[in-house]
Amino acid sequence: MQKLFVLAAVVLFVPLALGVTPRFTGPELINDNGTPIDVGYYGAPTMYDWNQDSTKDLILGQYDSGKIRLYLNQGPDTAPAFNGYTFFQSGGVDVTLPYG
Ligand SMILES: [Ca+2]
Repeated sequence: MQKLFVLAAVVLFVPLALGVTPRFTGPELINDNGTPIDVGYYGAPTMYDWNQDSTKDLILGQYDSGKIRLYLNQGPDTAPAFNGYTFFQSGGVDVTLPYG
């Protein structure tokens, strides 16, 4: 917690001390083929190059079912583009983690 406070103080006050006004933008939704991705409550996203093609893919846990979605990135890392997802599977069965 103390480290987080120090980091926040540095991020906020160093630019002010240098005469730079920090600018923040609002959150951005990540789209899947033009539609915002929605997994309900407590989505757990991470980016990882799953298929080893040198672009980071979106791996997204979803609270409601405990399943894990894989969105393969079809764009560059600077402008990721997704077109559908598959669920992680093992032995032909969707992997399900404890949830709830
Ligand atoms: Ca990839």
